Amino acid sequence: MRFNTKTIHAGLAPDPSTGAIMTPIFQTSTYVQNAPGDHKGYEYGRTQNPTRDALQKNLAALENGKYALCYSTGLGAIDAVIKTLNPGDEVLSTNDLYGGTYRLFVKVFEKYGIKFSFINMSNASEVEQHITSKTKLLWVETPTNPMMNIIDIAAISEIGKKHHVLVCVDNTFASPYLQNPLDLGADLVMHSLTKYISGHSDVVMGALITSNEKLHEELKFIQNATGATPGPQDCFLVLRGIKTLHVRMQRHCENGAAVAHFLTAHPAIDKVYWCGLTSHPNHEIAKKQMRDFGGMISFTFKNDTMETALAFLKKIELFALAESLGGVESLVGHPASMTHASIPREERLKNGLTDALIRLSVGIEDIEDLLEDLQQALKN
Ligand code: P1T
Repeated sequence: MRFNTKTIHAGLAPDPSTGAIMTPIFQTSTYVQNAPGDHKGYEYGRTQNPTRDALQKNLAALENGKYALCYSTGLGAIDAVIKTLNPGDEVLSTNDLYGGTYRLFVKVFEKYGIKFSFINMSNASEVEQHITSKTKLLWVETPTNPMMNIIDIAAISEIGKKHHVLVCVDNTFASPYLQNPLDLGADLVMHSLTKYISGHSDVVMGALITSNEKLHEELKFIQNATGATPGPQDCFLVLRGIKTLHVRMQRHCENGAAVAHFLTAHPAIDKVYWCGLTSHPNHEIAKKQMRDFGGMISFTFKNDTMETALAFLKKIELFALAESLGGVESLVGHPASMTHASIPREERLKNGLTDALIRLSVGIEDIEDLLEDLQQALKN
């Protein structure tokens, strides 16, 4: 099956008891057993659920992996990955990443004796020199949030293999429509399903996908033992959203390109961060590992002050001021005060995340309406 067909069919079959074409929402906390241990493969709602199973099969297929596990949030999925580590282990992570991931690493897991270092992974050859005998995980986010840096997944995976260090890629910004990290050598893929995959801003959920059976079994144990599992209704919503992932992503990419080129040409704009621009420092890597460039864009103003950013945010109308991304509707965010407020200012500035940086999640509305809105908000 090819990708577009997989979004609609992979892992799914009509319900055997009724013929229902849509996967039923199995809203049940437990399952009746004939005798102790004599059951149909389902014992308790935290452990197994048929709606969740269908979604997990579908996600595994989309990422060309053997196994997938779903979590109640994207952070729940990341939390499960770090719980495979032990005190004394070290993690090397991208220096630009979602603020909530940074907060989970530094504010929660460091106190359990796991050490995190945040480095510039855009130059893959530099990563190797930071690996020690204690390094157990390379945490990659690409494109990064919110600076849109691109990390060479194949190069990092090769380094991981050479040093027997696990490589996990947060593929949230790209979605499996644009890139498949497992095909490039990564061990594990993480998604915030909240974003492009569900696509309608109506659910919060996460997933992990791998082809490594031992890793899958360990993660599955943690999924059940720690309990951050999603409800069946949310699994249904994600499954429904996935059926249009390919058509939505195509439009996100088209609109993203138009907005990025519009901003690049606008006299009030200083820098535009979008990996599809030939001027983007990692454009060649993006071209190599992604099938298109997506709809996430950040930019700064020539007059790079908080006042300029606030004036712009006050005037913009169609782009809604909100956290999150990847839904059909366009969103605008101010990372310094919203999604990345948990990262110390000096750390943010080191990575170019200025106080006035604006992040756009370009939706799938008519592009003329989006450009007109940006035009009026950038006047004066
Ligand atoms: O929100 P949640 O489903 O728990 O996913 C966390 C997460 C993980 N990884 C990346 C790259 C993310 O962007 C996120 C969530 N991000 C936002 C809410 C945001 O507005 O950037």
